[in-house]
Amino acid sequence: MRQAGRYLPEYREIRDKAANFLDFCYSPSLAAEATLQPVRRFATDGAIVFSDILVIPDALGQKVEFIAGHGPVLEPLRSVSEIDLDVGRLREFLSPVYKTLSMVRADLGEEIALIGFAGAPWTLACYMVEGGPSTDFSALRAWTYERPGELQDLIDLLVEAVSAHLIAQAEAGADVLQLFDSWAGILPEREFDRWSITPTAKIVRKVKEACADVPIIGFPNRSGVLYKDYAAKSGVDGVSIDASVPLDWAARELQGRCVVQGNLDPHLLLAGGEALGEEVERILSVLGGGPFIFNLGHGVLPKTPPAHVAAVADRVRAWGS
Ligand code: 1CP
Repeated sequence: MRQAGRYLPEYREIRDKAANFLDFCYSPSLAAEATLQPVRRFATDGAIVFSDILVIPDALGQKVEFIAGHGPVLEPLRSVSEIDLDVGRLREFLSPVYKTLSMVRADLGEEIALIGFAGAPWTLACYMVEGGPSTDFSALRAWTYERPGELQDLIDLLVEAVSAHLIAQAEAGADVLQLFDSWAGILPEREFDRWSITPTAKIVRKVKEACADVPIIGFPNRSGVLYKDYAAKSGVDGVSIDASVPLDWAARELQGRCVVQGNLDPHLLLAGGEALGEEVERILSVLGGGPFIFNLGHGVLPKTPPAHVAAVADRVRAWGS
């Protein structure tokens, strides 16, 4: 999950050294520093490269801006014909991200995993068609019923773009890759396979062909019982679960098939107190017996006190030893 960012004073200190958020992502020395900050502070076992899922629409030529205090704003895509994919150009455009990965890999201890990532096609399409954050992404939901052929073309193009971006990240030093399908949970059951599982399976196949040894974690956020289908059919090595997934269900239905990652509620991490410690213990005791990566159910919230994160990291480490 997102572990760098605004809740860390050392991030806020370097954030203004770039003119805007995307420039920050494309400045390898700043992005490498932001990647390493949480590792230094909390001694995490993994570092996730500092970048964003929206670098792909940016690399495809769609207008993407991050407005301070508001979030991402994209020029909404009206038709697939507005973009075309040239993989060589995409890799060239995103080369600062690969430079960041190689810089971080050179700096990290060998025992610390470096994670590269991308948005899954469905989630990227949500932002590309809606033009920014939304609660239901109704513009894209309409495409699923009214323009399924055109949506298929967009998703197919994104499968190629995401695969190329993930392979380049592995080549640059990523040990693990994560696919964020943050908006998989808005899909109804009969659409979930086509727009979340199948594109993910295609990406997994392509990435494994190029770099067989790099594990892939999928995060179909808020997909409920459909996590089981996703784990069975997508080919991912691990599934990241959100905080709504019952732990005993995940142990029973998912851990026999793949690694499970999750799922502390970021709001509980923000609140702290006794309940936080109890929940960390409960997660460890239910999932810690199988293949498991302790993590949050979603990214760290901006107001989270770093001391809460430190306390959780200490507790998880103590349990492991
Ligand atoms: O300067 C800032 O604080 C801007 C906040 C911020 C940060 C720190 C954004 C804007 N992106 C990021 C970095 C980021 N994004 C990382 C880097 C690693 C890390 O922080 O440790 C990662 C993994 C992401 C992934 C990402 N970006 C996702 C998928 C994960 C998730 O949270 O579901 C999504 C949906 C985005 C889009 C995005 N970028 C930024 C914002 C505010 C958003 C969300 C827009 C929305 O509300 O829908």
